[in-house]
Amino acid sequence: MPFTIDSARGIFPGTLAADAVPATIARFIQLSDEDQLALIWFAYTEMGTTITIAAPGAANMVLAERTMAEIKAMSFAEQTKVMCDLANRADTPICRAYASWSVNIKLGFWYQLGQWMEQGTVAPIPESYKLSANAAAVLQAIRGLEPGQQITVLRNAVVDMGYDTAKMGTYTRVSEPIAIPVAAATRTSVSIEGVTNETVLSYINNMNANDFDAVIDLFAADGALQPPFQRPIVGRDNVFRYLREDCQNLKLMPERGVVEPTDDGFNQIKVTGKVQTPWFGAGVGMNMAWRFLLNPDGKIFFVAIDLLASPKELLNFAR
Ligand code: ECH
Ligand code: GLY
Ligand code: GLY
Repeated sequence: MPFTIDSARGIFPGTLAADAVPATIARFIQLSDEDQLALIWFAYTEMGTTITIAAPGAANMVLAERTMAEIKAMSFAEQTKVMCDLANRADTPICRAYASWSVNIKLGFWYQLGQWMEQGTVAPIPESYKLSANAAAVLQAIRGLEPGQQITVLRNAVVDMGYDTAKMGTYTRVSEPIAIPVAAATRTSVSIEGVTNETVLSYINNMNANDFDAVIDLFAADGALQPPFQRPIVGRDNVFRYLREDCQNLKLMPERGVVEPTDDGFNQIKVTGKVQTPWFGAGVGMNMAWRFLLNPDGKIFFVAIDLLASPKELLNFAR
């Protein structure tokens, strides 16, 4: 039975992903714009007491500088309107600019606004702001998640804001400069209990080195990569663009895995371990799985990256 991308998505069906994340987002987007902003403000400031967020790189923020300066110069009422527009996905010039930015630029933009809100130069969320009962319940649900899931909820909430790119026609995507791959002498190399497959080891080591040319060479021409809670990104060109735009400076720390050959010469390989994002470094270790399907040439036909439901899932290799 030759695999399709669709059937490949179902390998290792026993893998339990953190469905609490999309479930929380689904509740979050039902809230009013003001509740959404206030809820994130409360969640973000509470998290800030236990985990430290890194300032975005300067090169990154240059790309959003004009928009941020524009907002800084506005009255509080205008600033509040802009932030509500973003949450509402309104059709405004700022919401269109925002939609064209990469994930890290969007996060950096809000990081800066958050600092200005704290300093009082951008309209703060009033301390007395009273969340609706629904919003309070969503905030409570976020409090109950593990840190890796909390930061994923925040990230996904921010990614969803701004105008809908599907309605924008052609536009220029704006992303941070491409990282230079780590020099050969300072590269790290992982070992994975139960997995010696060269393609998998090379995938991890080259991701950790920001060597996306080498990573993409591991993919089949029609190969696909499925990020957490997303549809697969299909084809080498699309995967390559995604890697360069959104996957810099991650730290992949696989721990263990299993290899299961299929009858027609493919190899299914599941690996679990931790991943760190440059935003939180060692402060947050996300519990992840990689579900690889390698074709008979050893090329990646499909890989899904899952955020796991719990640390217990790191040991789940049941079929
Ligand atoms: C304030 C109030 C008003 C509204 C807003 C505010 C600001 C909020 C801010 C939030 C910042 C949040 C941040 C979240 C960062 C999360 C990062 C995550 C990264 C996960 C990456 C993973 C990568 C996995 C992958 C692997 C692969 O092998 C292939 C590629 C890939 C408060 C002002 C909004 C400032 C900074 C969760 C899991 C391992 C799939 C990428
Ligand atoms: N400080 C995290 C980043 O710019 O990616
Ligand atoms: N911060 C990288 C990503 O989640 O795509």
